[in-house]
Amino acid sequence: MTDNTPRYSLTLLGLGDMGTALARTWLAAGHRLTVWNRTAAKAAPLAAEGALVAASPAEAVAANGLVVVCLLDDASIGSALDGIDLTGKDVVNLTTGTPAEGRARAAWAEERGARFVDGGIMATPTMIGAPEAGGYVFYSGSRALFDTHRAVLEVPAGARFVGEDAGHAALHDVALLSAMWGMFAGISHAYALIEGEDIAPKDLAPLLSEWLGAMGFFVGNAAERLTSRDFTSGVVSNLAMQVTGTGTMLRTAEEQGVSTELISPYVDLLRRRLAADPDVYGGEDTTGAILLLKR
Ligand code: FVH
Repeated sequence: MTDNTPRYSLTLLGLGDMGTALARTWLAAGHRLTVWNRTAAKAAPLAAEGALVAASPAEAVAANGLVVVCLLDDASIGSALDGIDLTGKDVVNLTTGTPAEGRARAAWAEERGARFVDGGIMATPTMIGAPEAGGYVFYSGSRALFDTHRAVLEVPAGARFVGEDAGHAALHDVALLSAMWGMFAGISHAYALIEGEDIAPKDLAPLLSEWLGAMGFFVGNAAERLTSRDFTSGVVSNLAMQVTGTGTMLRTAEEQGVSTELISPYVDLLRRRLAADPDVYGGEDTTGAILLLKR
Protein backbone atom coordinates (compact mmCIF):
# COMPACT_ATOMS: atom_id res chain seq x y z
CA MET A 1 0.00 0.00 0.00
CA THR A 2 1.38 3.43 -0.95
CA ASP A 3 0.79 6.56 1.11
CA ASN A 4 -1.92 7.60 -1.37
CA THR A 5 -3.85 4.31 -1.27
CA PRO A 6 -7.02 4.69 0.79
CA ARG A 7 -7.20 2.51 3.88
CA TYR A 8 -10.59 0.91 4.26
CA SER A 9 -12.23 -0.47 7.39
CA LEU A 10 -14.41 -3.51 7.05
CA THR A 11 -15.75 -6.53 8.87
CA LEU A 12 -15.60 -10.14 7.72
CA LEU A 13 -17.80 -12.85 9.21
CA GLY A 14 -16.56 -16.38 8.50
CA LEU A 15 -13.01 -17.69 8.53
CA GLY A 16 -13.32 -20.96 6.67
CA ASP A 17 -10.95 -21.67 3.79
CA MET A 18 -12.46 -18.93 1.65
CA GLY A 19 -12.98 -16.38 4.43
CA THR A 20 -9.38 -16.81 5.57
CA ALA A 21 -8.09 -16.28 2.04
CA LEU A 22 -10.20 -13.12 1.68
CA ALA A 23 -9.04 -11.84 5.05
CA ARG A 24 -5.37 -12.30 4.17
CA THR A 25 -5.65 -10.21 1.00
CA TRP A 26 -7.30 -7.31 2.81
CA LEU A 27 -4.74 -7.46 5.61
CA ALA A 28 -1.83 -7.76 3.17
CA ALA A 29 -3.16 -4.69 1.32
CA GLY A 30 -3.08 -2.74 4.58
CA HIS A 31 -6.80 -2.42 5.22
CA ARG A 32 -8.28 -2.40 8.72
CA LEU A 33 -10.15 -5.68 9.12
CA THR A 34 -12.34 -6.89 11.96
CA VAL A 35 -13.09 -10.62 11.86
CA TRP A 36 -15.43 -13.00 13.61
CA ASN A 37 -15.69 -16.75 13.33
CA ARG A 38 -17.94 -19.18 15.21
CA THR A 39 -14.89 -21.28 16.12
CA ALA A 40 -12.75 -18.55 17.63
CA ALA A 41 -9.44 -20.40 17.27
CA LYS A 42 -9.48 -19.84 13.49
CA ALA A 43 -9.04 -16.11 14.07
CA ALA A 44 -5.74 -16.45 15.96
CA PRO A 45 -3.39 -16.61 12.92
CA LEU A 46 -5.16 -13.61 11.40
CA ALA A 47 -4.83 -11.65 14.63
CA ALA A 48 -1.09 -12.21 14.32
CA GLU A 49 -1.32 -10.70 10.82
CA GLY A 50 -3.10 -7.59 12.10
CA ALA A 51 -6.81 -8.47 12.15
CA LEU A 52 -8.97 -7.16 14.96
CA VAL A 53 -10.91 -10.08 16.42
CA ALA A 54 -14.49 -9.55 17.56
CA ALA A 55 -15.91 -11.71 20.33
CA SER A 56 -19.37 -11.92 18.77
CA PRO A 57 -21.13 -11.27 15.46
CA ALA A 58 -22.80 -8.23 17.05
CA GLU A 59 -19.43 -6.75 18.02
CA ALA A 60 -18.04 -7.45 14.53
CA VAL A 61 -21.03 -5.81 12.81
CA ALA A 62 -20.88 -2.79 15.11
CA ALA A 63 -17.20 -2.24 14.25
CA ASN A 64 -17.67 -1.14 10.61
CA GLY A 65 -20.16 0.10 8.06
CA LEU A 66 -19.14 -2.55 5.53
CA VAL A 67 -19.87 -6.13 6.61
CA VAL A 68 -18.76 -9.01 4.36
CA VAL A 69 -20.26 -12.41 5.10
CA CYS A 70 -18.63 -15.64 3.90
CA LEU A 71 -20.22 -18.54 5.74
CA LEU A 72 -21.05 -22.09 4.78
CA ASP A 73 -24.61 -21.62 3.55
CA ASP A 74 -27.65 -19.38 3.82
CA ALA A 75 -28.82 -21.03 7.06
CA SER A 76 -25.53 -20.12 8.76
CA ILE A 77 -26.10 -16.44 7.91
CA GLY A 78 -29.33 -16.58 9.91
CA SER A 79 -27.51 -18.36 12.77
CA ALA A 80 -24.87 -15.65 12.89
CA LEU A 81 -26.90 -12.51 12.21
CA ASP A 82 -30.54 -12.97 13.22
CA GLY A 83 -31.39 -10.52 15.99
CA ILE A 84 -28.38 -8.27 15.32
CA ASP A 85 -28.88 -4.59 14.51
CA LEU A 86 -27.98 -3.96 10.85
CA THR A 87 -29.32 -0.41 10.65
CA GLY A 88 -27.22 1.67 8.25
CA LYS A 89 -24.88 -1.22 7.41
CA ASP A 90 -23.72 -2.28 3.96
CA VAL A 91 -23.91 -6.07 3.84
CA VAL A 92 -22.04 -8.01 1.13
CA ASN A 93 -22.88 -11.70 1.18
CA LEU A 94 -20.26 -13.96 -0.41
CA THR A 95 -21.86 -17.14 0.86
CA THR A 96 -22.92 -19.41 -2.00
CA GLY A 97 -26.69 -19.64 -2.31
CA THR A 98 -29.58 -19.93 -4.74
CA PRO A 99 -31.10 -16.94 -6.55
CA ALA A 100 -34.16 -17.14 -4.29
CA GLU A 101 -31.93 -17.13 -1.21
CA GLY A 102 -30.11 -14.06 -2.56
CA ARG A 103 -33.40 -12.20 -3.10
CA ALA A 104 -34.73 -13.25 0.30
CA ARG A 105 -31.50 -12.10 1.99
CA ALA A 106 -31.79 -8.75 0.19
CA ALA A 107 -35.33 -8.31 1.55
CA TRP A 108 -34.17 -9.48 4.99
CA ALA A 109 -31.34 -6.91 4.99
CA GLU A 110 -33.57 -4.09 3.74
CA GLU A 111 -36.16 -4.84 6.45
CA ARG A 112 -33.32 -4.31 8.93
CA GLY A 113 -32.28 -0.98 7.43
CA ALA A 114 -29.22 -2.28 5.57
CA ARG A 115 -28.11 -2.04 1.94
CA PHE A 116 -27.32 -5.43 0.43
CA VAL A 117 -25.29 -6.99 -2.34
CA ASP A 118 -25.09 -10.70 -3.00
CA GLY A 119 -21.95 -12.28 -4.43
CA GLY A 120 -21.00 -15.47 -6.23
CA ILE A 121 -17.30 -16.31 -5.98
CA MET A 122 -15.84 -17.74 -9.18
CA ALA A 123 -12.55 -18.74 -7.58
CA THR A 124 -11.03 -21.24 -5.21
CA PRO A 125 -9.20 -19.94 -2.11
CA THR A 126 -5.83 -20.31 -3.86
CA MET A 127 -7.06 -17.95 -6.62
CA ILE A 128 -7.88 -15.21 -4.11
CA GLY A 129 -5.29 -12.42 -4.13
CA ALA A 130 -3.77 -13.90 -7.30
CA PRO A 131 -5.07 -11.81 -10.23
CA GLU A 132 -3.14 -13.94 -12.71
CA ALA A 133 -5.36 -16.91 -11.74
CA GLY A 134 -8.37 -15.17 -13.31
CA GLY A 135 -10.80 -15.55 -10.42
CA TYR A 136 -13.54 -13.00 -9.88
CA VAL A 137 -16.79 -12.45 -8.02
CA PHE A 138 -20.25 -11.81 -9.47
CA TYR A 139 -22.16 -9.13 -7.56
CA SER A 140 -25.81 -8.11 -7.76
CA GLY A 141 -28.22 -6.03 -5.70
CA SER A 142 -27.67 -2.44 -4.60
CA ARG A 143 -25.66 -0.66 -7.29
CA ALA A 144 -25.05 2.21 -4.87
CA LEU A 145 -23.47 -0.14 -2.32
CA PHE A 146 -21.34 -1.80 -5.00
CA ASP A 147 -20.11 1.53 -6.35
CA THR A 148 -19.30 2.78 -2.86
CA HIS A 149 -17.19 -0.25 -1.95
CA ARG A 150 -15.95 -1.45 -5.33
CA ALA A 151 -12.31 -0.64 -4.66
CA VAL A 152 -12.12 -2.68 -1.47
CA LEU A 153 -14.20 -5.52 -2.92
CA GLU A 154 -11.73 -5.78 -5.81
CA VAL A 155 -8.77 -6.38 -3.51
CA PRO A 156 -9.25 -10.19 -3.23
CA ALA A 157 -10.48 -10.80 -6.81
CA GLY A 158 -12.03 -9.02 -9.78
CA ALA A 159 -15.61 -7.78 -9.45
CA ARG A 160 -18.38 -8.14 -12.04
CA PHE A 161 -21.68 -6.42 -11.27
CA VAL A 162 -24.54 -8.25 -13.01
CA GLY A 163 -27.57 -6.15 -12.09
CA GLU A 164 -29.82 -4.93 -9.31
CA ASP A 165 -31.76 -8.18 -9.01
CA ALA A 166 -30.10 -9.63 -5.91
CA GLY A 167 -30.67 -13.14 -7.25
CA HIS A 168 -28.58 -12.66 -10.37
CA ALA A 169 -25.13 -13.08 -8.85
CA ALA A 170 -26.15 -16.52 -7.60
CA LEU A 171 -27.82 -17.31 -10.92
CA HIS A 172 -24.65 -16.47 -12.87
CA ASP A 173 -22.55 -18.39 -10.33
CA VAL A 174 -24.70 -21.52 -10.49
CA ALA A 175 -25.06 -21.37 -14.28
CA LEU A 176 -21.27 -21.44 -14.67
CA LEU A 177 -20.83 -24.11 -11.99
CA SER A 178 -23.54 -26.26 -13.58
CA ALA A 179 -21.78 -26.10 -16.94
CA MET A 180 -18.57 -27.07 -15.15
CA TRP A 181 -20.25 -30.13 -13.60
CA GLY A 182 -21.50 -31.22 -17.01
CA MET A 183 -17.98 -30.90 -18.36
CA PHE A 184 -16.55 -32.85 -15.40
CA ALA A 185 -19.16 -35.57 -16.05
CA GLY A 186 -18.12 -35.86 -19.71
CA ILE A 187 -14.43 -35.97 -18.83
CA SER A 188 -15.10 -38.63 -16.18
CA HIS A 189 -16.96 -40.78 -18.72
CA ALA A 190 -14.12 -40.41 -21.24
CA TYR A 191 -11.51 -41.58 -18.71
CA ALA A 192 -13.75 -44.48 -17.65
CA LEU A 193 -13.91 -45.62 -21.29
CA ILE A 194 -10.12 -46.04 -21.48
CA GLU A 195 -9.72 -47.50 -17.98
CA GLY A 196 -7.95 -50.88 -18.27
CA GLU A 197 -6.97 -50.28 -21.90
CA ASP A 198 -3.45 -49.70 -23.16
CA ILE A 199 -4.11 -45.96 -23.35
CA ALA A 200 -2.55 -43.85 -20.60
CA PRO A 201 -4.80 -41.18 -19.09
CA LYS A 202 -1.90 -38.74 -19.47
CA ASP A 203 -1.88 -39.43 -23.22
CA LEU A 204 -5.63 -38.85 -23.53
CA ALA A 205 -5.46 -35.69 -21.40
CA PRO A 206 -4.05 -33.27 -24.02
CA LEU A 207 -6.40 -34.69 -26.65
CA LEU A 208 -9.37 -34.13 -24.34
CA SER A 209 -8.30 -30.58 -23.50
CA GLU A 210 -7.79 -29.73 -27.15
CA TRP A 211 -11.16 -31.22 -28.17
CA LEU A 212 -13.09 -29.49 -25.39
CA GLY A 213 -11.45 -26.21 -26.40
CA ALA A 214 -12.47 -26.72 -30.03
CA MET A 215 -16.05 -27.56 -29.01
CA GLY A 216 -16.24 -24.39 -26.92
CA PHE A 217 -17.76 -22.73 -29.98
CA PHE A 218 -21.08 -24.24 -28.81
CA VAL A 219 -21.31 -21.67 -26.00
CA GLY A 220 -21.63 -18.67 -28.33
CA ASN A 221 -23.44 -20.58 -31.04
CA ALA A 222 -26.17 -21.72 -28.65
CA ALA A 223 -26.54 -18.18 -27.27
CA GLU A 224 -27.13 -16.83 -30.78
CA ARG A 225 -29.66 -19.53 -31.62
CA LEU A 226 -31.53 -19.13 -28.33
CA THR A 227 -31.78 -15.41 -29.02
CA SER A 228 -32.92 -15.76 -32.64
CA ARG A 229 -34.90 -19.00 -32.03
CA ASP A 230 -33.37 -20.19 -35.31
CA PHE A 231 -32.11 -23.71 -34.64
CA THR A 232 -31.68 -24.83 -38.25
CA SER A 233 -29.83 -22.22 -40.38
CA GLY A 234 -26.27 -23.22 -41.18
CA VAL A 235 -26.47 -26.53 -39.28
CA VAL A 236 -23.65 -28.91 -40.24
CA SER A 237 -24.19 -31.50 -37.47
CA ASN A 238 -27.91 -32.15 -37.50
CA LEU A 239 -29.94 -33.66 -34.68
CA ALA A 240 -30.99 -36.76 -36.63
CA MET A 241 -27.34 -37.60 -37.26
CA GLN A 242 -26.37 -36.78 -33.68
CA VAL A 243 -29.08 -39.04 -32.26
CA THR A 244 -27.83 -41.91 -34.43
CA GLY A 245 -24.38 -41.17 -33.03
CA THR A 246 -25.65 -41.42 -29.47
CA GLY A 247 -26.29 -45.12 -30.15
CA THR A 248 -22.59 -45.54 -30.93
CA MET A 249 -21.66 -43.81 -27.69
CA LEU A 250 -23.98 -46.01 -25.64
CA ARG A 251 -22.84 -49.23 -27.34
CA THR A 252 -19.19 -48.28 -26.84
CA ALA A 253 -19.85 -47.76 -23.14
CA GLU A 254 -21.51 -51.18 -23.06
CA GLU A 255 -18.52 -52.80 -24.84
CA GLN A 256 -16.10 -51.15 -22.41
CA GLY A 257 -18.14 -52.16 -19.36
CA VAL A 258 -18.81 -48.52 -18.44
CA SER A 259 -22.02 -47.23 -16.92
CA THR A 260 -23.91 -44.75 -19.10
CA GLU A 261 -25.32 -42.93 -16.09
CA LEU A 262 -23.40 -39.72 -16.79
CA ILE A 263 -24.27 -39.38 -20.46
CA SER A 264 -27.73 -41.03 -20.70
CA PRO A 265 -29.71 -38.00 -19.49
CA TYR A 266 -28.37 -35.84 -22.32
CA VAL A 267 -28.81 -38.63 -24.87
CA ASP A 268 -32.43 -39.03 -23.72
CA LEU A 269 -33.03 -35.29 -24.08
CA LEU A 270 -31.75 -35.22 -27.66
CA ARG A 271 -33.81 -38.30 -28.54
CA ARG A 272 -36.93 -36.75 -27.04
CA ARG A 273 -36.50 -33.59 -29.11
CA LEU A 274 -36.10 -35.60 -32.31
CA ALA A 275 -38.95 -38.00 -31.53
CA ALA A 276 -41.38 -35.11 -31.04
CA ASP A 277 -41.27 -34.55 -34.84
CA PRO A 278 -38.29 -35.86 -36.83
CA ASP A 279 -39.30 -33.84 -39.89
CA VAL A 280 -39.31 -30.59 -37.94
CA TYR A 281 -36.45 -31.17 -35.51
CA GLY A 282 -34.15 -33.55 -37.42
CA GLY A 283 -32.46 -30.61 -39.18
CA GLU A 284 -31.78 -28.63 -36.02
CA ASP A 285 -28.53 -28.56 -34.14
CA THR A 286 -28.62 -29.63 -30.47
CA THR A 287 -29.58 -26.21 -29.11
CA GLY A 288 -33.34 -26.70 -29.51
CA ALA A 289 -33.25 -29.49 -26.92
CA ILE A 290 -32.50 -26.84 -24.28
CA LEU A 291 -36.15 -25.77 -24.54
CA LEU A 292 -37.24 -29.17 -23.20
CA LEU A 293 -35.42 -28.53 -19.93
CA LYS A 294 -37.63 -25.61 -18.90
CA ARG A 295 -40.51 -26.81 -16.73
N1 FVH B 1 -13.68 -23.09 -0.85
C1 FVH B 1 -14.05 -23.07 -2.13
O1 FVH B 1 -13.38 -23.61 -2.99
C2 FVH B 1 -15.33 -22.40 -2.58
C3 FVH B 1 -15.08 -21.47 -3.74
C4 FVH B 1 -16.32 -20.75 -4.22
C5 FVH B 1 -17.10 -20.15 -3.06
N2 FVH B 1 -17.29 -21.10 -1.99
C6 FVH B 1 -18.26 -20.69 -1.00
O2 FVH B 1 -17.70 -19.84 0.00
C7 FVH B 1 -18.41 -20.05 1.23
C8 FVH B 1 -17.42 -20.36 2.34
O3 FVH B 1 -16.67 -21.49 1.91
P1 FVH B 1 -15.41 -22.00 2.72
O4 FVH B 1 -14.52 -22.69 1.76
O5 FVH B 1 -14.83 -20.92 3.54
O6 FVH B 1 -16.13 -23.08 3.68
P2 FVH B 1 -15.60 -23.74 5.03
O7 FVH B 1 -14.12 -23.80 5.03
O8 FVH B 1 -16.36 -24.99 5.21
O9 FVH B 1 -16.03 -22.67 6.17
C9 FVH B 1 -17.39 -22.49 6.50
C10 FVH B 1 -17.53 -21.27 7.38
O10 FVH B 1 -18.90 -21.14 7.79
C11 FVH B 1 -18.96 -21.14 9.23
N3 FVH B 1 -20.22 -21.70 9.67
C12 FVH B 1 -20.78 -22.87 9.29
N4 FVH B 1 -21.96 -23.05 9.88
C13 FVH B 1 -22.15 -21.96 10.66
C14 FVH B 1 -23.20 -21.55 11.55
N5 FVH B 1 -24.30 -22.30 11.73
N6 FVH B 1 -23.07 -20.37 12.19
C15 FVH B 1 -21.97 -19.60 12.01
N7 FVH B 1 -20.94 -19.94 11.19
C16 FVH B 1 -21.04 -21.10 10.54
C17 FVH B 1 -17.75 -21.94 9.65
O11 FVH B 1 -17.49 -21.67 11.00
P3 FVH B 1 -16.62 -22.72 11.88
O12 FVH B 1 -17.06 -24.12 11.44
O13 FVH B 1 -15.19 -22.45 11.58
O14 FVH B 1 -17.01 -22.43 13.27
C18 FVH B 1 -16.70 -21.40 8.68
O15 FVH B 1 -16.28 -20.12 9.07
C19 FVH B 1 -19.39 -21.20 1.01
O16 FVH B 1 -20.69 -20.69 0.79
C20 FVH B 1 -18.85 -21.86 -0.26
O17 FVH B 1 -19.86 -22.49 -1.02
C21 FVH B 1 -16.06 -21.67 -1.47
